[in-house]
Amino acid sequence: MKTPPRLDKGFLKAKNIIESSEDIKVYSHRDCDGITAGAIISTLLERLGKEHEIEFINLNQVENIKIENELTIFTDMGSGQRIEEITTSNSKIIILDHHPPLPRKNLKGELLELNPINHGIDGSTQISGGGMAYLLSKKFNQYDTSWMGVLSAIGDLQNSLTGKLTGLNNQILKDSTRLGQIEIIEDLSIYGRQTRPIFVALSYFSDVNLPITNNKTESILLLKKLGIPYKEGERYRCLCDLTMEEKRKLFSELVKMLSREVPPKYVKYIPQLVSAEAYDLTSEEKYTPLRDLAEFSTAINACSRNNDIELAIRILKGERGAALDELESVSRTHRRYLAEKVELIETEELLKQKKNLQYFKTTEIKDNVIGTIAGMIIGYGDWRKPIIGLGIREHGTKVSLRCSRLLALDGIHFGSIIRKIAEKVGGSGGGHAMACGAYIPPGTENKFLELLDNSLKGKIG
Ligand SMILES: [Mn+2]
Repeated sequence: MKTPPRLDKGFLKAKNIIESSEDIKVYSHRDCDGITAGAIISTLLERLGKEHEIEFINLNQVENIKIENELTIFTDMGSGQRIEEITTSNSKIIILDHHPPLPRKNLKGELLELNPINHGIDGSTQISGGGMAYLLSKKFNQYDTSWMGVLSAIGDLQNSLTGKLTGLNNQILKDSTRLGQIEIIEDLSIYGRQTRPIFVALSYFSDVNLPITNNKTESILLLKKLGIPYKEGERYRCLCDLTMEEKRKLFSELVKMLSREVPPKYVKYIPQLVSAEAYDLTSEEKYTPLRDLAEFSTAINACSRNNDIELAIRILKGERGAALDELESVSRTHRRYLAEKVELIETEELLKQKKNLQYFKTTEIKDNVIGTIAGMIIGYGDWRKPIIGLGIREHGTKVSLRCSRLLALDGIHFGSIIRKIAEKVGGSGGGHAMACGAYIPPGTENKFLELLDNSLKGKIG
């Protein structure tokens, strides 16, 4: 896919604005996509020798910004916020975003808003915030940040449903394979290719409850049955160690197991559920958390959730050595936090069932990991229903939804469903087919769950 001509012109215009500005401030979102977008832009500005400052913020902070610099750039945010509230007669703003744009009125100053959605391109599967930042860098003939454009898309779960990168994401991927930065591998759709022993990685399979789900012993038995050694000497083998033949065996066995387990209407989606493209960074060592881009995005998320975005930027800009040790420690903290919270939900039996959905309410889990946790416990509940995590706060409730990819492959788009239901209770929301979220006013949680439950009648199962 090529950049649509009108959008391409927009990037050229952005280039001209940047070239004629000396004092630049960048705001970017605090998630993997936003952090990576920030790294791309700041790499660009550094190389241009432009004075700049970068700040990572939450979406709800945008409308409180005081514009003080000659040029302000927003990456991975801005489109869904009321920017007009912060513009002044001499403000100059560039927005590089891929979230649904708000209509603009009463704008002061200059605003150049570049958003794929305004060009008929889906912003949840075809290009990320970092992808937009990379397309701008391309206008300056900088191609070597393309791997970050790919990382952004993966961090934003743009490939999560189909297991592939499509549209403009694919164009960015091609730029980086051409440079030899990324190698594409046809693989099983199992997370942890480089760092998890294969039997551990298998036990996290949770789109459908299988005997191996949350069961390492069963996973080992499965590998033994297939004649796939899980150890090589003293070392546990990872997915990346498996031969093509071994992967094929495992693929067929998983397809067989799943076909026995799922209702007939889902059977046709099973091959898609089990296979996916994986992306290896060729410059990184095997068995490290930065080699596989899915694991890399987890590492960036770990930094963000531990409020150490600076570390994420150092890693993205190529620092290794001590930075890697710090990353390891941050990642360990992150994993421990997630494990504790999953255990909390289990021991306190927080997961409740409704007819068409399951949910947990909590005041004890950080907002920015509720979605991750919801995804982790799909395998503990009923995979046929989506899981909704509600983070109850005084000022409002953060809602995160995750579901088995089978539901989304079958055509349910929870991102649009959750947006409509959230609006009905006075909130807002959106996102991907299988991973999305919302903010709703305090006290509307039960109403929200009831409306959502009703809206799913006859659609799942
Ligand atoms: Mn994004």
